[in-house]
Amino acid sequence: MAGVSKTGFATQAIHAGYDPKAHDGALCPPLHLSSTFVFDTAEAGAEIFAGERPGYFYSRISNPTLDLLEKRMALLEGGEAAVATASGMGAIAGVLWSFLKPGDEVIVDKTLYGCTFAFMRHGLARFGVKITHVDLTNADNLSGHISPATKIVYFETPANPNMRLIDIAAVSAIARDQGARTVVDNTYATPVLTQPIILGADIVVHSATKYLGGHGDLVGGIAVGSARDMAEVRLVGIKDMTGAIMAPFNAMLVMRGLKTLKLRMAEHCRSAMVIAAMLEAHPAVAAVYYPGLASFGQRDLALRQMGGFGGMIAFELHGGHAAGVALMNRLNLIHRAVSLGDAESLIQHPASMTHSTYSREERAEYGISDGLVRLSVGLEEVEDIIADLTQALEGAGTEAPGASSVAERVADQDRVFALGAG
Ligand code: 3LM
Repeated sequence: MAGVSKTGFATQAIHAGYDPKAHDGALCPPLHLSSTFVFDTAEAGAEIFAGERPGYFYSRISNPTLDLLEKRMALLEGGEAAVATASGMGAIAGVLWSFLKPGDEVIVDKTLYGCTFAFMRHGLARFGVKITHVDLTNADNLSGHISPATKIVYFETPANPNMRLIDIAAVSAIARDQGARTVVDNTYATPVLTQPIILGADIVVHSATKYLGGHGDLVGGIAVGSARDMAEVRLVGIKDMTGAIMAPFNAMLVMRGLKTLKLRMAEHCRSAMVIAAMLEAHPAVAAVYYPGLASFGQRDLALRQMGGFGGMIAFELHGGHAAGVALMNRLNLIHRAVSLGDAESLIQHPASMTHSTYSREERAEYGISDGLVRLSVGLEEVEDIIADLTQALEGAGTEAPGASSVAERVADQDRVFALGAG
């Protein structure tokens, strides 16, 4: 749609690429459930297959509903093109299969989402790809390990589950100098808070299941990057190697989620800041990992790289694993469930759930302690989330501080938000 690319984030998320006039005035884009597309002539079909004529031919490659979501996500992430996939794991596998062959190396950070870790360590490694874990929280560590065999540098920031941050600009610059692509999983931050491609990364991957969809009603993923890289991902990693294309109905749900993404992220950030501060002040809590806290070791990087601190919190109780389990079992409002980024607050135990793909030794080595609890702060009233945590923490220590200072802390988060917004 003419002019929309010059407008702001939320406007693009709502309008880009769609003109109701071209669709009988329909406010909402049509949902194209067709698996295949009819050719005018045999010759036209052959030309579309050969890429000599624009057009759709089969929905494992592209589809008009997916097309619109891909255009919007490319704009929101500052990339040229995108590929919508069946899941976040579909996006990750599709991207990595597209650019690797036996003998290549992937350098990854020490903390990754559990199934990404398993895909690299137990999947790619079986096909002769070398996986090297490097602590990328210090970008200089990359210089010591990268070599001509390194084709991809891959990380999450903030990382699932322990909230480590990685300096996207610094790591991407080193990787680029050595001819390696930087791939960033931006699921936790979303483009509202961080745009890795604008900071120098080559490709962004997402679990659209999380904040992008935002309502816990779909599984999906998306990759964003240059037009050339995304053509490779579409035609190699997705079409031929994984088949992991997004279903058109899910693309429609993700587009509905995108309309409120900026609004929702602001509220997730505001509530998470208040809850992180409340947890940190509680005598039963041993440590809280949240980029907005003054105690967070990488807060400077968060202020530089993020336009807000996000909706995810990790914490540990003095009573360790047993106390964490007891806390989870006493909650009434906050649901015990994996996944994140939904309207509902969700709590889970990484060592026995999302990161059970790591062995005990690997978890110890990669900084995922057995006592760590992960909270995805939802969109309920923050006072209600705090009340539920407070009653559940009773018995795990002395009484939690009440919600009396909530308003004060919300104001503090607003101030930080303004500072960090860039
Ligand atoms: C979870 N995470 O609860 P899908 N990248 C990141 C993720 O957190 C995830 C994916 C990719 C969780 C899912 S655990 C069984 C549930 C940073 C998923 C993969 O394939 O859409 O699930 O995305 O942490």
